[in-house]
This record gives sequence, structure tokens and C-alpha cells, in this order.
Amino acid sequence: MTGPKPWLDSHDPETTGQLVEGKELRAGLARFMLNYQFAIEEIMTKINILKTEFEHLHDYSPIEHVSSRLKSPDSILDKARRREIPLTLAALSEHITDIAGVRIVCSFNADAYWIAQMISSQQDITVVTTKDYIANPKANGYKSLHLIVKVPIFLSESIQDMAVELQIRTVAMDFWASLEHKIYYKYDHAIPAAILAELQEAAEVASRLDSKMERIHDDVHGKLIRSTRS
Ligand code: 0O2
Repeated sequence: MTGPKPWLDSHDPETTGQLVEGKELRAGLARFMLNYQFAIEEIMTKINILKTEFEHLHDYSPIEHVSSRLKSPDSILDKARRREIPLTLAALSEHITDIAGVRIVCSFNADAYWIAQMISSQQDITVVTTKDYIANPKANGYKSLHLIVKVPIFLSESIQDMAVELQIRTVAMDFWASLEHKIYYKYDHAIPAAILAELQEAAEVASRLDSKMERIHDDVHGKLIRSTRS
């Protein structure tokens, strides 16, 4: 008897232990990834609530814009092969934590930490890892606050905790990162030393701009006391 295939449960060893190969691959991955799309929607709702509430209370929002992306099946498989991760749904969901990505662009450095804290302290969110490239920029000058969080999605027959990568950064950091990303790909991941040095310098300029704008903002409006949940 043929019928619709069951939903793949990323925690069910019966389905997730199987290699996702050949013809089954695309269909299996597409179903698997739908759960990550749901996780993105859960996180986007949380961010929109914070943004709208903040605007209501303060007449401005520290969140400038938010975008999301679902990694393509080809990128997931390329990454799995590069890192020698077995091509099973269980292994992919355990080791590839950026299948679902949400990027939050904020006004100032302090906003990045406030947003991270607001999301992390929500009861249904579990923070898996935090990488603070704002306090500790990468050698090329990259700055951003990265969190891998797990958020539950409520399906008809199960509740699943899905990993989502959050990247939180200022407009200046985002401007730098998007140009650097293009240059990185143009040079096929091997940026000439002179251009790398210029990028590092540009990152410092962006960083000074962030500090200056935050100082001006605080001078004009006073330092904003952001309420925090514990
Ligand atoms: P894409 O195309 O944006 O998705 P991980 O990949 O998470 O297993 P890693 O590399 O330790 O391991 O993660 P990290 O450092 O948290 O970086 C993950 C993502 O951050 C990258 O995803 C980029 O989006 C961004 N990122 C990290 N470093 C840089 C950088 O130097 N420049 C720019 N422009 N972005 C960076 P992907 O998968 O590499 O790329």
C-alpha cells in the first residue's frame, strides 16, 4: 500500500538514523527542513513582540531590521560532507546548528546585548552556545553576537526543540559583514593580504562609528535604561 510518507521526526531513531541518500534525499530533507522554517517563525514572532512593545513604551525601537534564512539542502549537504558528518537526519540536526538563521540588526552595541538577554531569558528558550564576536572580534575584524538557541515547535503529534542561529549586530557591523562576505566569495575564500588589512581597518572605523553614535544618542536622549527580566 502506498500513501503519504510519515513526517520525519528529528528525534525518532527509526527514521533519523537512516542515511538520506539517493532519491529519498530531497523529499526527506524537505520535510526535515519544514520544522526549521517553523522554528524561524517562532523566533520571528518573539522578536516582533519585543520590537512592538519597545516602540510602544519608548517611541523608538532598538531593532532596525530582522531577516531570516533557511540553509539550502545543497549547503547543508556540502557542510556535512566538508565536516564528515554522517548524512542522517539525526546527525545533521545534531551537528549543523545553522540550518535556521535569524539576523537581528540593531542600533547600538548595548542593544545587541539587550536583545540577546531578552530572548535568552524567555522560558521556552534554551541557549546552547554564545559566541561574542563583539567583545572578541574575529581576526579579520568581524563583529557580531552569535547565539544558538533551541525553541520548541508544536506539531500535531509531537513537540520538538529546534536549533536556530541568531546573529545580532549593529547597522555598521552589518554593513561591514555584508561587504566582507561578498569579497570573501569573490576571492574564493582567499582574500589577498592587502585587502584583508583594508577590511580590518574598515572594521575599526565601523567600530568607532558605533561608539560615537551611541555616545551622541546618549548625550541627546540620556542613557536608556532598558528593563530586564531575570
Ligand atoms: P552563511 O552563508 O552566512 O550562512 P558553524 O558554521 O556555525 O558550524 P562557525 O564557523 O564556528 O561554525 O560559526 P560562527 O563563527 O558562529 O559563524 C557562523 C556564521 O557567522 C557564518 O555562516 C556567517 O554567516 C557569519 N560569519 C562568521 N564569520 C564571519 C566573517 O568573518 N565574515 C562574515 N561576513 N560573516 C561571518 P556561514 O555558514 O559561514 O555563512
